[in-house]
Amino acid sequence: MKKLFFLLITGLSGPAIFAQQKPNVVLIYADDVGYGDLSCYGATKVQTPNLDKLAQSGIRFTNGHTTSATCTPSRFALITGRYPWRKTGTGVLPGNAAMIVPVGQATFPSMMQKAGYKTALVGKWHLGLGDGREIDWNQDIRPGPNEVGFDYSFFFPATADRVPTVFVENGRVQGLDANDPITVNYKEKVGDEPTGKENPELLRMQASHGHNNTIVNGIGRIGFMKGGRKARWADEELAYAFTDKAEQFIEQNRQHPFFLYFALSDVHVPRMPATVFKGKSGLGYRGDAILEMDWMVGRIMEKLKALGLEKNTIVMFSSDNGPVLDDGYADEAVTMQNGHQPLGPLRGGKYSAFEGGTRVPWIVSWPAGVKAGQTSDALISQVDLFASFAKMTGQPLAANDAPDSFDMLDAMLGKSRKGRDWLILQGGALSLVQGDLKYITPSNGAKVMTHVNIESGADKEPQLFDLKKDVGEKQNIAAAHPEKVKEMAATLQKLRDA
Ligand code: NG6
Ligand code: CA
Repeated sequence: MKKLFFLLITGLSGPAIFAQQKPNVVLIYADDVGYGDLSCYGATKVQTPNLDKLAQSGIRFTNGHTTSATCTPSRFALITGRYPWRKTGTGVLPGNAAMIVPVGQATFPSMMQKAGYKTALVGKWHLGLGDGREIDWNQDIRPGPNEVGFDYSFFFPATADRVPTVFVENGRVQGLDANDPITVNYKEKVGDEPTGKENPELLRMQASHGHNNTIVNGIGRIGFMKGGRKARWADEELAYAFTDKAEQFIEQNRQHPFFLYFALSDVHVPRMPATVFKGKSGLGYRGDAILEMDWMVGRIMEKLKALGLEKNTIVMFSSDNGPVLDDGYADEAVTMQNGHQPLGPLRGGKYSAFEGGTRVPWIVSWPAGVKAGQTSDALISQVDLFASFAKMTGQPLAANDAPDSFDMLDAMLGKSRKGRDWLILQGGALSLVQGDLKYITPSNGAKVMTHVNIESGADKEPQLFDLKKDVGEKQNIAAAHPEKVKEMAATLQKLRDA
């Protein structure tokens, strides 16, 4: 028996109580979008009207985190409810990696299925495919998202800068020509197509570092591929293709509770937005990709509205890690920055142990269940989505399910300002946040990652910051508080080994 949610709907001829379906859940998960990239988070050089509207209609979180400062580990945590650093092999994956989400274990989407939801992944996957044997891209590719909780999937395997640059729908490469089979290799060149290294004159966007393997759509990628020429997407169509599929899924399931994990490719490199957005932000393609992302959010909201679903759909927006300007392509993100501050007041950025690595925009809107116009500083993590939505849908969690995920439902829905007491963050080194304090474990790496020009947060000495007074982590107060440092180091060790 499906559980019914009883909602109070006002604004009719007097209040009336309706029995309604469980709320739909749409998680819009952007890529590499920083805390300061949205106008509702303080950006002034670029405008995100659809996201601003979404924030006004619900809650804007100021202390919401990914588990990690890169993509694969953050997504692993979101889907499994486990900290990625507990398991080896959860770093940024190549496009031909085996799937790291264990089959047969409960996941956030499989839990939603049990709760009676139709579930879909549309967009970027980046959690690997197959069982560890070499992937045959010309056959059914399994296991994949459909084997770990998604009824429907339409995605690209890794990142837009990694081969194979194809869409996979429910395990099948789309548009594949049997006479032109796909081969992928991350070690050596396959086929005779030009590479960025050998033929840089063929590129329409130069690499600034890396990205010099097979050229697809005039852009050098990571990894080599041959074949599948008709199946390859053009970068400029990604936003449209993903949004269309997301809309179709919503439309097809409008009579049924659904969970859509809409994982956008924006604003990850290569930034090559649809032609209509090019040059529109004045900040180069990175800014244009922000506009494109906001447009995608707007289209989803319009679709929900057109179907009469906007009141009873929880729409969440967040990002998988902090921002980076130069992530390997000379795309003018640096030269046309024009005063835009992707980090807002934070320090670090993508890959970093500083707050800029993991503190990201996080918006929750649910007109039927969440009071509009809120801002919350509750400490929440994306690893908590699993347990929180298990609570919302009344699904019990077995002892082994989502062990690192805490029920933060009341905080996520703005009913409480109480977030986590503590949280472990991964940006190279691990950090522990406890109350207002953040402790970063000592580590040996370079202080500045020169290719991307981002401070790593690495330091041979322990670092302690008071985030309440100093969210920009400018003052290391470790020397003045040796006892606290010792205590937090021990706590982190204990939580890590638990
Ligand atoms: C790096 C890539 C970067 C990006 C990142 C993963 C180079 C030089 N850099 O290795 O461009 O793809 O991996 O980003 O190849 S993430 O958001 O998916 O974690
Ligand atoms: Ca990312």
